[in-house]
Amino acid sequence: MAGNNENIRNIAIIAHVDHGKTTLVDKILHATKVFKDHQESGELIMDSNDLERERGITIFSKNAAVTYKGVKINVIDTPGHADFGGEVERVLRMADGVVLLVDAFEGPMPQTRFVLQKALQLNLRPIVVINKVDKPNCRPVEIHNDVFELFFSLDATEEQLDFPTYYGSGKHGWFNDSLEPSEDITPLLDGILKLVPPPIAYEGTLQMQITSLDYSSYQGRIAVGKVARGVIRENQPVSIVQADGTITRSRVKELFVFEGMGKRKVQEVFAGDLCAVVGLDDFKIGDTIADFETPEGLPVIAVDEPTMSMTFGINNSPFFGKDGKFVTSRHLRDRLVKETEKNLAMKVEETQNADTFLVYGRGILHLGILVETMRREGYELTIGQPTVIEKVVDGERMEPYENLVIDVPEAFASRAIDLVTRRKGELHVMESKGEYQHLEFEIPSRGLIGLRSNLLTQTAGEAVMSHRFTGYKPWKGPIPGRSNGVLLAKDPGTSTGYSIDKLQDRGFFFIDPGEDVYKGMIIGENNRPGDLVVNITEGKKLTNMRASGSDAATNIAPKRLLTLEECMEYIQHDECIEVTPNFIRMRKTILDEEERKKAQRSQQAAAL
Ligand SMILES: Nc1nc2c(ncn2[C@@H]2O[C@H](COP(=O)(O)OP(=O)(O)OP(=O)(O)O)[C@@H](O)[C@H]2O)c(=O)[nH]1
Ligand SMILES: [Mg+2]
Repeated sequence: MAGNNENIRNIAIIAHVDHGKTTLVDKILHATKVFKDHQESGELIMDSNDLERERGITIFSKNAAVTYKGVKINVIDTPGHADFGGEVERVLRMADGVVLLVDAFEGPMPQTRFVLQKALQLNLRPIVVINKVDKPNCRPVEIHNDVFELFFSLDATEEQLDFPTYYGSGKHGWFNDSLEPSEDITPLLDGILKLVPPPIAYEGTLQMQITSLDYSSYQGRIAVGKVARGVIRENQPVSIVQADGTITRSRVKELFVFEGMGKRKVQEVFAGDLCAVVGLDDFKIGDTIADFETPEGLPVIAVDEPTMSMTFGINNSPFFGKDGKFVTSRHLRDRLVKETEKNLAMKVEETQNADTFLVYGRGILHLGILVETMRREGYELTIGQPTVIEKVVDGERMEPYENLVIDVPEAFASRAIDLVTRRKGELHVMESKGEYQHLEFEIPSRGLIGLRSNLLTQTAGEAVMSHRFTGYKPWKGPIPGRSNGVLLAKDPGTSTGYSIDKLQDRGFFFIDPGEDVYKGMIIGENNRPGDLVVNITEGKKLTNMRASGSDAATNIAPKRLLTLEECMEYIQHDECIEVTPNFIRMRKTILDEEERKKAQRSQQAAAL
């Protein structure tokens, strides 16, 4: 038996990165008066995490709920960056329809394809929204055709191909079913009510699959998902069915439904609605909360395999323990294990070294966000060079490949192509898009590491690139690493303007005068191949410091500040990054020059 829960709609907002999902969710919250007028602020309210605000991207999917014309609309905002695709895939389980946003200038991009494919596979009703029609040179009609092509190439059914389309601008606050600007976003809201099917509410014993986790310091871990069948009640004893069929018993303590940007405590939640459950003892994402007596699990959630790995170790630099709160391998290990509980696309393995763990993820950003989060929590870490995960299939060496899209002004196109080709990328599509060239490549994931910063330098910062994992294919041969060597500090101490000034023609620096350094720390880039150990702490007597410091310092180029992810892309196999709450330093893994050379020699000998 099943009925429909007519008073509910569950939609997920999906798109490529930056196409305007969070802006749209904010507009929906505003249109339905979730905020008092004075609460208006310029920032996106849904990007509530510190890192999200800082970077202007969504990292975690989030739930909100509004009431429109008497119907409750559960809205799920999803991240657009390819590294977080696993997250999108999971939370789509809560939705019955999706709003697929496509930028009216950029058109469908790699992640548009991925998220649409997942939505179609789950048979969710799509509503297409061509967003940002306020942009100059945008091409909404053409883009609409491109979206149709995309549906077609994904083997959409007749019904899915007949998708409804809205046009508008989240920024300017309107969406209409034609290109004619409307007053506000009500045409889209009406469309959601009409076009997205109400959730099917199956009758019978309880089934609710946990699709995401929330955490509160008062309530502990909170299980979030859609009640698929039956009713869930406060204080109800339940069974938890795990992916492998194991069943444990637990009890619901408190229940919440989503309301506005927050949650409201309720006594019971019926099939069709989304819900947050507090008080369950032990659970993982993908588990089903089921009837106590006759538990039945829902199909297991499979999430794409990790493609990249990186070592996480305790900080073993001379500055160990100076900056962080959590510095032991025990701390590190507990934190990493905790992460895998909610971050399904991430895996952790022990290594031969008790102080080092191997962490597997979906890409530089996925791993980088974890490092960045841990740093803010007070951890000290040493992280190694990210490496892609290879496989051997039928005796053949295979590696991950990605679809790479670069949009770049005409004048820079050949440079971009040259750069990508040197990294074993193959050009598949080249077409003009306004004044831009649209380039599509197939490239080993390896070749992408460090590409972005090079590409931006080569194209005066004009190139826009994005990529998406496509699959494993045969290994494509060696790809050149960083071509220049680094400048290394010779002695521990404090860098001086005097030394930096003297060495300026050798390369550029990652540090300013007055920074603490240690032997073997990477303080700059050499102009040429090969590493150079330099004296960076040389200075005139302290009494002269001010005078010499000030006149030398005025001529010193400011340091090049690399973000964590840039450092991750910069370092080579014999280097690592020291991450502490306030500092990110690059260094040689072996700090001592003699020992480093010895290790190098024995490695070369072993390779022969
Ligand atoms: N011109 C224009 N810009 C827009 C519009 N909607 C959003 N933007 C801008 O596009 C950028 C990205 O918007 P977001 O809403 O954060 O995009 P998102 O899809 O949530 O991005 P991720 O969560 O990182 O994938 C912001 O700078 C917005 O101000 C629009 O309709 N027109
Ligand atoms: Mg967003």
